[in-house]
Amino acid sequence: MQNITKISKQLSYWLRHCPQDAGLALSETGWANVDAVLKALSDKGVSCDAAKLGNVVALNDKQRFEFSEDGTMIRARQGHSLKIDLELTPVPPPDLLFHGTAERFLSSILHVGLKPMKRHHVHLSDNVDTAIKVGKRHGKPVVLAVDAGKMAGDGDLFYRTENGVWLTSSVPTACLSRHSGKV
Ligand code: HQG
Repeated sequence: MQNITKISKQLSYWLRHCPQDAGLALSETGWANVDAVLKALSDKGVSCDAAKLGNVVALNDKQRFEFSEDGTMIRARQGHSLKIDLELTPVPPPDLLFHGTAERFLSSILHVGLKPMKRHHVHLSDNVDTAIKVGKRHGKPVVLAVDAGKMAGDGDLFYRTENGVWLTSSVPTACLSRHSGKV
């Protein structure tokens, strides 16, 4: 399992941020050739065959990766800092979404709103639990409620990835409020 997690982290780095580290070329829509990825892993001394890569994709806790229909390509489903067209279609969001962050970011966020920072989009969830987990990665977690209904009414676009992450470009302060963090 540890090896699978290690491979997953390596893939996140290559497929979201730095394909050149592995000599990989990504298509405009973020796909890398599976054989090239297997070779890159092998070059790094990581033992991984096609079956194990299948497990990395299938068992990933957040379903971060996907194969193309014919299985010859692999990509990350979201979270890129690279300019990638994920071919997402805007969908109407639920009225309320959540964002988990750390207390130390709060004053800046309440001042200028939520920004995508190094990623393409601001990441939101439809439940408080996920937001708490995401916030904990950065420090003492704080949950923000996002008035997605109002944003959508104002013309802001929302996308939902296959693994249930909600994405939008930014969130204005007028649509943010601190949530108790209770489910
Ligand atoms: C904060 C993980 C100051 C923002 C997770 C966050 C998620 C601001 C941090 C996914 C700000 C960026 C994304 C502002 C936003 N001033 N701080 N104006 N606007 N921030 O990691 O949302 O494991 O890029 O609150 O589970 O934490 O990678 O974003 O704390 O789904 O698959 O800037 O990453 O998924 O941090 O996490 P991140 P995130 P994976």
